[in-house]
Amino acid sequence: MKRYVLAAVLASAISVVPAHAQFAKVEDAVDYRQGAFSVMSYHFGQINRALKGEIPFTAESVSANANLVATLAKLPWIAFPAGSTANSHAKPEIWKDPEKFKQLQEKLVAQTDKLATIAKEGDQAVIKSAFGDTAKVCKECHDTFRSKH
Ligand code: ASC
Repeated sequence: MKRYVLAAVLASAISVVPAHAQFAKVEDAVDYRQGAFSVMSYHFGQINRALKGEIPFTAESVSANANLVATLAKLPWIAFPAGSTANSHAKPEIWKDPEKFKQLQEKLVAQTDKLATIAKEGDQAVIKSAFGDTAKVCKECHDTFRSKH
């Protein structure tokens, strides 16, 4: 028993911040990335609703949502184990052109960071423009790497 405890402690000590998450099962990775995308979509949608006047536009709430989007945009990418297309919109192209996939990840991270920075200023027109630029990056990746069904 003690040996297992020691092994577990050692294992956790050497993997405090794993470069790649070690998902026990492929389905766990799919769940993780879909969770991150789903929460990101919710907060991105809240910014859209505020811009359209469906919910109150306040610099505080838009900024809080943009900060969450920027954080969430950094998460899904560790959770694309090769060929994990089951119960997913992920297309095989993700693993055929990993460089392009990576480039679009980085573009999203940079653009969502920019949106979060701009959101702090609270200027609705500027936020609207940065929001549109961000949505284009979402779409650019979906067009190549996400199936519609
Ligand atoms: C969203 C959402 C997406 C993007 C995309 C923008 O709110 O869920 O996937 O915006 O539709 O083109």
